[in-house]
Amino acid sequence: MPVKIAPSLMCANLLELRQNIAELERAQVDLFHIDVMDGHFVPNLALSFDLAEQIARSTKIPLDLHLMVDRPEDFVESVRRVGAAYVSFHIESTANPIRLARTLKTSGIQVGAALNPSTPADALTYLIDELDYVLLMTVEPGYAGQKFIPQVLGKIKQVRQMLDAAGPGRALEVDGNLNAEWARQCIAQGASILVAGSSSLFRKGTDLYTACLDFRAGINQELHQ
Ligand code: S6P
Ligand code: MG
Repeated sequence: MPVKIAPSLMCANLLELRQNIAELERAQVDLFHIDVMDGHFVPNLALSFDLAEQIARSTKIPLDLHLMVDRPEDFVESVRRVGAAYVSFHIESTANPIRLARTLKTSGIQVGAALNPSTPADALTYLIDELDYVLLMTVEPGYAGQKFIPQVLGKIKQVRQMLDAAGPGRALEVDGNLNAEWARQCIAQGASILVAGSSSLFRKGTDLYTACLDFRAGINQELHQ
């Protein structure tokens, strides 16, 4: 499965968002990762549904909406309005994940479940058949700029096997501190979508276009060895 790169727009310069998006488009990134938080499920706020909707209208690149909110089922209408191609909700945040996955699917959305670093792969056992992809957090959710939690590497391998057993073409997304080195290790375990934040693309002193080329080169190095 080809590896997709999903820049995390909460790491962009929001005062220059239009220019940031244009540079990322020029670098032909695969998805725009949009973090929506509620200040309850995680102790922070990031991007809003309204901003996500405006971004969706202004680009041809598909959106990858990552909901870090309690009771994501309460936000179905807002999610639908955004028009994202991919939407993930946290398995820890809802008592009825199967119902929510089925509801979102009726809008033609690719549906994913996100797991915090300490949530075991087994939590997916009775849900995985309903999913198009799984998002594994490699840091605790809520903030950019944290350190990779290496215990998650084993879980990536386990979830990759579960996804393959469930059916073909199911993606495995990883999110948190993905510099080229950690990204390579995640890919080696079966990750296929990389959320790219402050550890790779959004760095001082490098423009976004060059940072994308560097990140791709850093990842391909290992793949082609
Ligand atoms: C944080 C959020 C992430 C971050 C991304 C930042 O909870 O879900 O998508 O934006 O992880 O990347 P980095 O490289 O700063 O960790
Ligand atoms: Mg995220």
